[in-house]
Amino acid sequence: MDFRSGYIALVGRANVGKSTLLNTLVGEKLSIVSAKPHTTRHALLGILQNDAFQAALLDTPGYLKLGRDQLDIAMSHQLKSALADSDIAILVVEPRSPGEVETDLIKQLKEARIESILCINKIDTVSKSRLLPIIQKYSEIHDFIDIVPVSAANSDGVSVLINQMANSLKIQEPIFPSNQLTNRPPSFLVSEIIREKVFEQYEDEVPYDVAVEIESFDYKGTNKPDLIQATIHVATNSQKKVLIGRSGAAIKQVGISARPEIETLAGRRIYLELWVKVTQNWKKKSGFVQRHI
Ligand SMILES: Nc1nc2c(ncn2[C@@H]2O[C@H](COP(=O)(O)OP(=O)(O)OP(=O)(O)O)[C@@H](O)[C@H]2O)c(=O)[nH]1
Ligand SMILES: [Mg+2]
Repeated sequence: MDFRSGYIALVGRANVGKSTLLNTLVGEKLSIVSAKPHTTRHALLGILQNDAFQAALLDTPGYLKLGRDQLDIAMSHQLKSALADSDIAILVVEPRSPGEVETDLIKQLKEARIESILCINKIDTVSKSRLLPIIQKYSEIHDFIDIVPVSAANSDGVSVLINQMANSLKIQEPIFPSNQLTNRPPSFLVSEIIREKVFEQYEDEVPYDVAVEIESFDYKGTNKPDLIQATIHVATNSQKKVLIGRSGAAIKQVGISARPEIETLAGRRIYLELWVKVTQNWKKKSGFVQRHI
């Protein structure tokens, strides 16, 4: 049997479930997920493979039409370069008619001549009868390889999507070693777990003004927990107060939520030390943003 492989970018509007879908496809929690839009800031590679194919899946930030600061520009760049690197794309949408974002993205896919599969996610939230007119509308505006309704949350339809993806890949050797799961180091995944907890726990602009930096990740001996020291950068003094909370209760809760997931990832006990630092206007500083993207 001919082996197939290639890069597949997961693209779409913010909050449609691209990261949830990546995690469901690879069967591991690699990419962070939240109920708030624009959670993902980085293109993240997750590798799905078996004896017949290797799909190098790239999760991407939700589409942003206009950049307001260096972070927005960097996020849009992550999406653009993931598309440029990809053999095919999966356009992830919610079960509703195409809007401006979807039309814009389809235009980009056409211009770049990237073949794409339309994945209608969150079908657990609508009745089947609502899907047909949506499928109809999408098939009128673009010639997709296929249109696959799924629920990334409960894996419904995901095996159909995997088959279609695998069939659309080129016949070629694997790109990555068979034991590789992602292209990001553990320290990146740790910083993202902490950022996810910030997204879950804080409201308004706070999660959007947070960047997490891992200062150290040290092995302390077989029977001792690894020491992880992380700095949570915020943009203003008042955000620092909110993040820390009364007597440090809020930041302590971030640590409590993040630790079990980090321990699962590391396969070891860890001790997590969190520091909050004001880095004024960091989103406007391209040097800082580049280091954290
Ligand atoms: N009901 C339902 N909710 C889903 C499904 N997939 C994802 N979600 C929820 O949708 C929200 C957004 O999910 P994400 O995976 O973070 O979405 P995303 O497209 O990566 O979002 P950005 O990174 O912000 O662009 C979360 O609350 C998920 O739990 C699904 O199949 N069904
Ligand atoms: Mg995401």
